[in-house]
Amino acid sequence: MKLEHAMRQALERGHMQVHYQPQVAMASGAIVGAEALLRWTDPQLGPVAPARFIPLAEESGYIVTLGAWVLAQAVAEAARLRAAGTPLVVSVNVSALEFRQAGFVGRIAGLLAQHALPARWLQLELTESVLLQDAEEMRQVLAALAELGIGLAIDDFGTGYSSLAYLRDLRIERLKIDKSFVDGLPQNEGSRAIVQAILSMGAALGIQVVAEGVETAQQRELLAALGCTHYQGFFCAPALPAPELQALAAGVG
Ligand code: G
Ligand code: G
Ligand code: NA
Ligand code: MN
Repeated sequence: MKLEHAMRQALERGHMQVHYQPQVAMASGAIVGAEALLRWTDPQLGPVAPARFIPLAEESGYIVTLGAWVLAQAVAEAARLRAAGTPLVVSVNVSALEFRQAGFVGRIAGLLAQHALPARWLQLELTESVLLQDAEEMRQVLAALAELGIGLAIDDFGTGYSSLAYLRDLRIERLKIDKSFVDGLPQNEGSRAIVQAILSMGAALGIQVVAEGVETAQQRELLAALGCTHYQGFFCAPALPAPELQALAAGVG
Protein backbone atom coordinates (compact mmCIF):
# COMPACT_ATOMS: atom_id res chain seq x y z
CA MET A 1 0.00 0.00 0.00
CA LYS A 2 1.44 3.29 -1.11
CA LEU A 3 0.15 5.42 1.74
CA GLU A 4 1.10 2.87 4.35
CA HIS A 5 4.64 2.91 3.00
CA ALA A 6 4.64 6.72 3.17
CA MET A 7 3.34 6.65 6.76
CA ARG A 8 5.95 4.11 7.80
CA GLN A 9 8.69 6.17 6.21
CA ALA A 10 7.40 9.37 7.80
CA LEU A 11 7.45 7.78 11.25
CA GLU A 12 10.98 6.43 10.72
CA ARG A 13 12.28 9.76 9.42
CA GLY A 14 10.82 11.79 12.25
CA HIS A 15 8.16 13.52 10.15
CA MET A 16 5.44 12.47 12.59
CA GLN A 17 5.00 14.45 15.78
CA VAL A 18 2.59 14.40 18.65
CA HIS A 19 1.07 17.78 19.48
CA TYR A 20 -1.04 18.57 22.53
CA GLN A 21 -4.25 20.59 22.67
CA PRO A 22 -4.93 22.18 26.07
CA GLN A 23 -8.04 21.28 28.07
CA VAL A 24 -9.16 24.11 30.32
CA ALA A 25 -11.11 24.24 33.59
CA MET A 26 -13.84 26.86 33.04
CA ALA A 27 -13.87 28.15 36.62
CA SER A 28 -10.17 28.93 37.00
CA GLY A 29 -9.08 29.16 33.38
CA ALA A 30 -6.27 26.76 34.30
CA ILE A 31 -5.01 24.21 31.80
CA VAL A 32 -5.59 20.86 33.49
CA GLY A 33 -5.15 18.44 30.64
CA ALA A 34 -4.14 18.01 27.01
CA GLU A 35 -5.24 15.82 24.12
CA ALA A 36 -2.45 14.16 22.16
CA LEU A 37 -3.03 14.66 18.42
CA LEU A 38 -0.86 13.17 15.73
CA ARG A 39 0.73 15.52 13.21
CA TRP A 40 2.46 14.57 9.99
CA THR A 41 4.50 17.16 8.14
CA ASP A 42 5.99 16.01 4.87
CA PRO A 43 9.09 18.01 3.83
CA GLN A 44 7.70 18.34 0.27
CA LEU A 45 3.93 18.22 0.67
CA GLY A 46 3.64 20.07 3.97
CA PRO A 47 1.13 19.03 6.61
CA VAL A 48 -0.92 15.90 5.90
CA ALA A 49 -4.26 16.07 7.74
CA PRO A 50 -5.00 13.28 10.23
CA ALA A 51 -8.56 13.18 8.89
CA ARG A 52 -6.95 11.97 5.64
CA PHE A 53 -4.42 9.43 6.87
CA ILE A 54 -5.91 8.10 10.15
CA PRO A 55 -8.85 6.39 8.39
CA LEU A 56 -6.41 4.75 5.96
CA ALA A 57 -4.15 3.71 8.82
CA GLU A 58 -7.20 2.14 10.45
CA GLU A 59 -8.10 0.28 7.27
CA SER A 60 -4.63 -1.08 6.68
CA GLY A 61 -3.98 -1.92 10.33
CA TYR A 62 -0.98 0.41 10.47
CA ILE A 63 -2.84 2.36 13.17
CA VAL A 64 -1.65 -0.29 15.64
CA THR A 65 1.98 0.72 15.06
CA LEU A 66 1.17 4.41 14.86
CA GLY A 67 -1.05 4.32 17.93
CA ALA A 68 1.57 2.46 19.97
CA TRP A 69 4.07 5.18 19.09
CA VAL A 70 1.64 8.00 20.02
CA LEU A 71 0.88 6.32 23.34
CA ALA A 72 4.58 5.95 24.19
CA GLN A 73 5.21 9.61 23.30
CA ALA A 74 2.21 10.77 25.32
CA VAL A 75 3.11 8.80 28.44
CA ALA A 76 6.70 10.09 28.27
CA GLU A 77 5.37 13.64 27.88
CA ALA A 78 2.93 13.28 30.79
CA ALA A 79 5.81 12.09 32.97
CA ARG A 80 8.00 15.01 31.82
CA LEU A 81 5.25 17.52 32.56
CA ARG A 82 4.73 16.05 35.99
CA ALA A 83 8.46 16.10 36.77
CA ALA A 84 8.59 19.74 35.62
CA GLY A 85 5.91 20.74 38.12
CA THR A 86 3.18 21.28 35.52
CA PRO A 87 1.31 17.98 35.75
CA LEU A 88 -1.49 17.53 33.20
CA VAL A 89 -3.82 14.65 32.40
CA VAL A 90 -2.81 13.60 28.89
CA SER A 91 -5.53 11.96 26.82
CA VAL A 92 -4.82 9.72 23.86
CA ASN A 93 -7.18 8.71 21.05
CA VAL A 94 -7.46 4.95 20.68
CA SER A 95 -8.90 3.25 17.59
CA ALA A 96 -11.00 0.09 17.79
CA LEU A 97 -8.28 -2.05 16.27
CA GLU A 98 -5.72 -0.97 18.88
CA PHE A 99 -8.19 -1.53 21.66
CA ARG A 100 -8.80 -5.09 20.52
CA GLN A 101 -5.10 -5.92 20.20
CA ALA A 102 -3.93 -8.65 22.53
CA GLY A 103 -1.52 -7.12 25.03
CA PHE A 104 -2.92 -3.58 24.74
CA VAL A 105 -3.49 -3.15 28.47
CA GLY A 106 -0.20 -4.82 29.35
CA ARG A 107 1.65 -2.43 27.06
CA ILE A 108 0.06 0.56 28.80
CA ALA A 109 0.93 -0.86 32.21
CA GLY A 110 4.51 -1.28 30.98
CA LEU A 111 4.73 2.34 29.80
CA LEU A 112 3.36 3.67 33.09
CA ALA A 113 5.88 1.58 35.03
CA GLN A 114 8.76 2.59 32.74
CA HIS A 115 8.04 6.28 33.33
CA ALA A 116 6.85 5.88 36.94
CA LEU A 117 3.66 7.67 35.94
CA PRO A 118 0.57 7.19 38.15
CA ALA A 119 -2.31 5.99 35.95
CA ARG A 120 -4.50 8.98 36.75
CA TRP A 121 -2.33 11.19 34.49
CA LEU A 122 -3.29 9.13 31.42
CA GLN A 123 -6.73 9.04 29.87
CA LEU A 124 -7.92 7.15 26.80
CA GLU A 125 -10.41 8.62 24.34
CA LEU A 126 -12.70 6.14 22.64
CA THR A 127 -15.46 6.77 20.16
CA GLU A 128 -18.87 5.25 20.66
CA SER A 129 -18.18 2.77 17.83
CA VAL A 130 -15.39 1.19 19.90
CA LEU A 131 -17.85 0.43 22.68
CA LEU A 132 -20.26 -1.23 20.29
CA GLN A 133 -17.81 -3.99 19.44
CA ASP A 134 -17.96 -7.46 20.93
CA ALA A 135 -19.44 -6.74 24.34
CA GLU A 136 -17.70 -9.41 26.39
CA GLU A 137 -14.24 -8.72 24.97
CA MET A 138 -14.81 -4.99 25.53
CA ARG A 139 -15.91 -5.50 29.10
CA GLN A 140 -12.71 -7.39 29.91
CA VAL A 141 -10.43 -4.74 28.43
CA LEU A 142 -12.36 -1.97 30.18
CA ALA A 143 -12.21 -3.82 33.48
CA ALA A 144 -8.45 -4.27 33.13
CA LEU A 145 -8.02 -0.55 32.35
CA ALA A 146 -10.20 0.37 35.35
CA GLU A 147 -8.08 -1.93 37.50
CA LEU A 148 -4.98 -0.02 36.35
CA GLY A 149 -6.71 3.26 37.21
CA ILE A 150 -6.89 4.65 33.66
CA GLY A 151 -9.75 7.04 32.96
CA LEU A 152 -11.87 6.69 29.84
CA ALA A 153 -13.42 9.48 27.80
CA ILE A 154 -16.10 9.08 25.15
CA ASP A 155 -15.06 11.19 22.17
CA ASP A 156 -17.43 12.87 19.70
CA PHE A 157 -20.29 12.08 22.05
CA GLY A 158 -23.70 12.16 20.44
CA THR A 159 -22.53 11.63 16.86
CA GLY A 160 -22.16 7.83 16.81
CA TYR A 161 -24.49 4.95 17.34
CA SER A 162 -25.01 5.72 21.00
CA SER A 163 -26.13 3.14 23.43
CA LEU A 164 -26.81 5.01 26.62
CA ALA A 165 -26.57 1.74 28.54
CA TYR A 166 -22.79 1.91 28.48
CA LEU A 167 -22.89 5.16 30.45
CA ARG A 168 -24.68 3.26 33.18
CA ASP A 169 -22.78 -0.01 32.95
CA LEU A 170 -19.21 1.04 32.25
CA ARG A 171 -16.91 3.23 34.29
CA ILE A 172 -16.71 6.32 32.06
CA GLU A 173 -14.86 9.33 33.44
CA ARG A 174 -15.80 11.96 30.88
CA LEU A 175 -17.91 12.74 27.86
CA LYS A 176 -16.64 15.03 25.14
CA ILE A 177 -19.42 17.03 23.50
CA ASP A 178 -18.71 16.92 19.80
CA LYS A 179 -17.63 20.10 18.08
CA SER A 180 -20.60 19.92 15.72
CA PHE A 181 -22.92 20.73 18.65
CA VAL A 182 -20.66 23.48 20.02
CA ASP A 183 -20.49 25.04 16.53
CA GLY A 184 -24.22 25.75 16.74
CA LEU A 185 -23.91 27.78 19.94
CA PRO A 186 -25.29 30.18 20.89
CA GLN A 187 -27.82 30.64 18.02
CA ASN A 188 -28.99 27.14 17.16
CA GLU A 189 -31.71 26.03 19.56
CA GLY A 190 -31.38 22.38 18.62
CA SER A 191 -27.64 22.38 19.38
CA ARG A 192 -28.29 24.17 22.64
CA ALA A 193 -30.94 21.63 23.69
CA ILE A 194 -28.60 18.72 22.92
CA VAL A 195 -25.73 20.32 24.80
CA GLN A 196 -28.01 20.90 27.80
CA ALA A 197 -29.22 17.31 27.69
CA ILE A 198 -25.66 15.95 27.62
CA LEU A 199 -24.70 18.22 30.53
CA SER A 200 -27.62 17.15 32.69
CA MET A 201 -27.03 13.49 31.89
CA GLY A 202 -23.37 13.88 32.82
CA ALA A 203 -24.28 15.61 36.07
CA ALA A 204 -26.83 12.95 37.00
CA LEU A 205 -24.39 10.12 36.28
CA GLY A 206 -21.38 11.82 37.87
CA ILE A 207 -19.52 11.97 34.56
CA GLN A 208 -17.41 15.03 33.72
CA VAL A 209 -18.36 16.78 30.48
CA VAL A 210 -15.84 18.54 28.24
CA ALA A 211 -16.91 20.74 25.32
CA GLU A 212 -14.81 20.39 22.17
CA GLY A 213 -14.17 22.93 19.45
CA VAL A 214 -14.84 26.06 21.52
CA GLU A 215 -13.76 28.99 19.35
CA THR A 216 -15.40 32.07 20.85
CA ALA A 217 -15.83 33.78 24.23
CA GLN A 218 -19.59 33.63 23.67
CA GLN A 219 -19.52 29.86 23.33
CA ARG A 220 -17.37 29.49 26.43
CA GLU A 221 -19.64 31.79 28.47
CA LEU A 222 -22.79 29.96 27.46
CA LEU A 223 -21.27 26.55 28.15
CA ALA A 224 -20.09 27.71 31.59
CA ALA A 225 -23.56 29.13 32.32
CA LEU A 226 -25.09 25.76 31.36
CA GLY A 227 -22.79 24.04 33.87
CA CYS A 228 -20.05 22.72 31.61
CA THR A 229 -16.83 22.57 33.67
CA HIS A 230 -14.16 22.02 31.01
CA TYR A 231 -13.48 22.94 27.41
CA GLN A 232 -11.05 22.42 24.60
CA GLY A 233 -10.79 24.50 21.44
CA PHE A 234 -9.07 27.18 19.44
CA PHE A 235 -10.40 29.81 21.88
CA CYS A 236 -7.62 28.58 24.18
CA ALA A 237 -5.23 27.04 21.65
CA PRO A 238 -4.91 24.45 18.89
CA ALA A 239 -2.73 21.38 19.39
CA LEU A 240 0.77 22.65 20.21
CA PRO A 241 4.27 21.20 20.27
CA ALA A 242 5.01 19.96 23.80
CA PRO A 243 7.30 22.85 24.86
CA GLU A 244 4.64 25.41 23.86
CA LEU A 245 1.95 23.51 25.73
CA GLN A 246 4.14 23.43 28.82
CA ALA A 247 4.86 27.16 28.65
CA LEU A 248 1.14 27.90 28.32
CA ALA A 249 0.24 25.54 31.17
CA ALA A 250 2.87 27.16 33.38
CA GLY A 251 1.47 30.59 32.56
CA VAL A 252 4.65 31.60 30.75
CA GLY A 253 3.32 31.50 27.18
O1 G B 1 -6.04 16.44 14.86
P1 G B 1 -7.32 16.79 14.14
O2 G B 1 -6.47 17.80 14.37
O3 G B 1 -7.18 17.03 12.64
O4 G B 1 -7.66 15.21 14.14
C1 G B 1 -8.47 14.64 13.14
C2 G B 1 -8.91 13.28 13.57
O5 G B 1 -7.78 12.40 13.74
C3 G B 1 -9.66 13.28 14.90
O6 G B 1 -10.77 12.42 14.76
C4 G B 1 -8.68 12.68 15.86
O7 G B 1 -9.33 11.98 16.90
C5 G B 1 -7.87 11.76 14.98
N1 G B 1 -6.56 11.54 15.56
C6 G B 1 -5.58 12.44 15.76
N2 G B 1 -4.51 11.88 16.36
C7 G B 1 -4.85 10.57 16.57
C8 G B 1 -4.17 9.45 17.16
O8 G B 1 -3.07 9.54 17.68
N3 G B 1 -4.82 8.26 17.16
C9 G B 1 -6.07 8.12 16.63
N4 G B 1 -6.63 6.91 16.66
N5 G B 1 -6.74 9.14 16.08
C10 G B 1 -6.14 10.36 16.05
O1 G C 1 -12.26 13.55 16.65
P1 G C 1 -11.51 14.40 17.61
O2 G C 1 -12.44 15.05 18.57
O3 G C 1 -10.38 13.75 18.31
O4 G C 1 -10.89 15.55 16.73
C1 G C 1 -10.44 16.73 17.23
C2 G C 1 -10.24 17.58 16.01
O5 G C 1 -10.80 18.87 16.19
C3 G C 1 -8.79 17.79 15.70
O6 G C 1 -8.71 17.83 14.33
C4 G C 1 -8.52 19.16 16.29
O7 G C 1 -7.40 19.80 15.71
C5 G C 1 -9.81 19.86 15.95
N1 G C 1 -10.15 21.02 16.79
C6 G C 1 -9.93 21.15 18.11
N2 G C 1 -10.40 22.34 18.54
C7 G C 1 -10.93 22.96 17.47
C8 G C 1 -11.59 24.22 17.28
O8 G C 1 -11.79 25.02 18.20
N3 G C 1 -12.00 24.51 16.01
C9 G C 1 -11.79 23.67 14.96
N4 G C 1 -12.23 24.05 13.75
N5 G C 1 -11.21 22.47 15.10
C10 G C 1 -10.77 22.12 16.34
NA1 NA D 1 -10.22 12.89 20.26
MN1 MN E 1 -13.90 14.66 19.38
